[in-house]
This record gives sequence, C-alpha cells and structure tokens, in this order.
Amino acid sequence: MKSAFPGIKRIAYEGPASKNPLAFKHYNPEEIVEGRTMREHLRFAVVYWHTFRGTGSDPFGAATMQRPWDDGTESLKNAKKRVRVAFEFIEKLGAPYYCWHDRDISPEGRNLAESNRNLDAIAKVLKEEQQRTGIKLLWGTANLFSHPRYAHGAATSCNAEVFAHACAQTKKALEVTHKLGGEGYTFWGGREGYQTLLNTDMKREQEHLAAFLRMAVEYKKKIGFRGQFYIEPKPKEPTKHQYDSDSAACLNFLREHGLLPHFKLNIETNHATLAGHTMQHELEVAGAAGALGSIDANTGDELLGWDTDQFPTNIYLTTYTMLSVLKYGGFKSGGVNFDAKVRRESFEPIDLFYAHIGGMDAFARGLKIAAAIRKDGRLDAFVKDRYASWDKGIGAKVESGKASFKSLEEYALKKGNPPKNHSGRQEFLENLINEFI
Ligand code: XLS
Ligand code: NI
Ligand code: NI
Repeated sequence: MKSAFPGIKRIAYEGPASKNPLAFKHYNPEEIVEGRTMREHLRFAVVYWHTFRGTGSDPFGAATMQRPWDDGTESLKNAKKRVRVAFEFIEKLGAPYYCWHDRDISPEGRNLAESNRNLDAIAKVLKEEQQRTGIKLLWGTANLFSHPRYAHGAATSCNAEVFAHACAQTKKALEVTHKLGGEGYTFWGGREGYQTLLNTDMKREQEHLAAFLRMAVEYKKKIGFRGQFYIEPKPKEPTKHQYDSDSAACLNFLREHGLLPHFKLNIETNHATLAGHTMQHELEVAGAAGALGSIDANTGDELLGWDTDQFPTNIYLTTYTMLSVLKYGGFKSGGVNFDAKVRRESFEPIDLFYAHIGGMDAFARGLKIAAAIRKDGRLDAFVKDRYASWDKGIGAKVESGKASFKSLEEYALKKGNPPKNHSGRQEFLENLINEFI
C-alpha cells in the first residue's frame, strides 16, 4: 500500500532549540524522570475515533477533513485500509498505544451477527498491524450511543430489548479487546442519563446500569480478561444529565453497587470543565479513593460550554495533571490518551501530526516541571507544615479516634483564647509554581 503520509519520517526528539515543527522539543522517550523513562510515565495513546473517523462536520456545516486514503464509504475494504493508515500514523508519531470504539474501527452490519463478523475481520488486521509495529491497545470500548436504537440510552434505556442488545455488543467488544491484548476497557455512558425527568424512572435506570456493569465484571472473569475496567465521568452532552457526572458521582455509584474494587476512573479534562471542576480536582478525588486509572487528555475552550475536545497545549494544565498523577504513583494500566480532535479548519493530514506532537510535548514538559517541583520539595513541605497541628497533641488524638465532643470541649474551655491561624499563602505558592514554568 502506498504511504498515506509521504515525506513524513518518524518524528524524532530534537530538543528545545529545534525549530522543526515535525520534531519533539520536550518528549524524549528515553529520558529518565523520577527513575522511569518518559515513555513509561506518559504511555501516550492515539484515539481512533477522532483521528481516523473525525470528518470535521458540525451542526452548521459539512465535513472538511481531507483524508485522501478514505473513500468515505462504510465498506469493510475501506475500514481495512484505514487501519493500515492509522498504524502508519501512530508508528511515525511514536505513540506506544491506541484506543478504539467497536463501531469506529468496523462498520455496523445489517444485524448484530454481521456487525460481529465485521469486527472480527477488522480485529484480524489490527492484530497484524500491532504485531508488525509493536503498538499496543490501551483500551477498547463499545459505541453505545451513535445508532438510533440507543436514542433513550443503552444500559439505562427504558426499553429492555435495547438493554439486551447493548449487553451483547459489549460482550463482543470485550472479547475483541481481550484478543488484541488490550490493557483496559472503558465504559463511557454515552447516553446513560436523561433529557427530562418527566419521562424518567431514575432509580430504575441506575439499577439497570449497575446490573450491566456487574455482568461485564462477571464476563471479564469468565474469559480471563485481566485488563483494567474504567468508568469515564462526564456530566452532560449528549444528554442534559449523565449519571456518571463527575468523579465523586461515579465513585458513589460504584460504592453503592459494590463495584468499586473492579473499576478505576478515566478522567477527561474537558469533562471536568463541563462538570464545573478543574482537571486537578477530578484527579484528586479519584486519586484519594485509589481510583485514578487513566486520563483522556484534551482541553475545552473556557468560553464555550461544550466538549470541544481540543489538543492540550497549556503547560499549567499538564503540570497540575502530572503533579497529581505522580503523587498517586503514576499510571499502571492507564496512560495519556489524546481524546482530542483537530479543529474543523485544520483539515490537512499534516495537522494530525502537529496536534499530537504539541500534545505530547506539552505533557513531557508538564512531567518534567512536576518532577522538578517535587524534587525542590518546598510545595510539599508547605502543605505538610500547614497540617502540622494534626501530627501531635489534640490533632493526633482526633485522627486516632481517641477524642469526643466532651473531651474537645474540656480542651477548648481550658485553652480559652481563640486559636491562632496562619496565612494560606496562595499568592506565594502561585509564584513558586511560576518559578518552574
Ligand atoms: C466522549 C467521550 C468518549 C469516550 C469513549 O465525550 O470522551 O470519547 O472517551 O467512549
Ligand atoms: Ni473520552
Ligand atoms: Ni469527551
């Protein structure tokens, strides 16, 4: 097959002084940071759906993307060709992983059996390309939101027939993920939510969602799939309210249904913004619960209220993200997955390279800056010192469970004077971060 990206060679690390737009300035896969290579820390993944299926269409206009290798049809032949192109791209970029939805790699058939056969045919080509290049599957997932049958949701549909179909589709997607050596599987509740409570039995729908996930856990064990399960929080879009609205809601749901041991979270930057949180907040909530699994690296536009899925280039964002990731011990099964799309106006194939190179460099810088802040130690020391009153005396008594309202009243009465506080020093700390950026 002839090259889809002629003239583009494997993207190399050329260092910060390079002016070559097709080179890494900061992502040096072999460079050691905190005892691990950058490749091992960041575990970059390319998403199949935006990068190879994104057309650039929006509610106001038609497709804009120039993809000369793609004939625009839903044929198996075209789907197979696309796989070769995808692997040429990922290999030239030097990303070690990729991710897919079942229906963006292979066409939906006239019925489930035909869809399954299509998926098997494509999985065969994916396997060949994985073996040829050494590129691995970070996670797979089922698209349970595009087809009209999922208009009312999939696992939370009011229609039990649709629920059954969604389970069958997920079973197959799990098998294919397993067959391709996937290191994880993500559940994003595409349309699992509601548009209006007037027609919705919320409790019943959530119980169905739990039943769906319970069966997935069961089946995972049955087929011996050892990859990590993730839930990806998102508050809205396409529905008015999605049940997996943010990290806290997901954790509560998983705990309520006894599913927490089987899942971690896949946190997406733009979803955090839509939930009215920062990425750092979402990562800290997940991390504190031991559930920080993976990230969908993108960014939203602060002035737009929807999931714009832009490539991340903001160094503060990547620094804060990597500070949290390092704090909770780094990625195990997860990685930095670019769930991001080039703008509609960036329609040439080469823009795909610029976008990913920029995202990878931004994360490499974030990683290096976060490691430098940790090595410096002043930030950590400040936080530790801020809570010093809990390390001894009355604080230690409370933390060890040896205090009561009565004993604390006695203590406070004896102390008499109002307790003395120290400054929170936010501005001082913001300046400290800027020393490293
Ligand atoms: C959509 C989600 C989706 C998941 C995978 O907003 O980010 O792309 O990552 O289903
Ligand atoms: Ni995502
Ligand atoms: Ni998203």
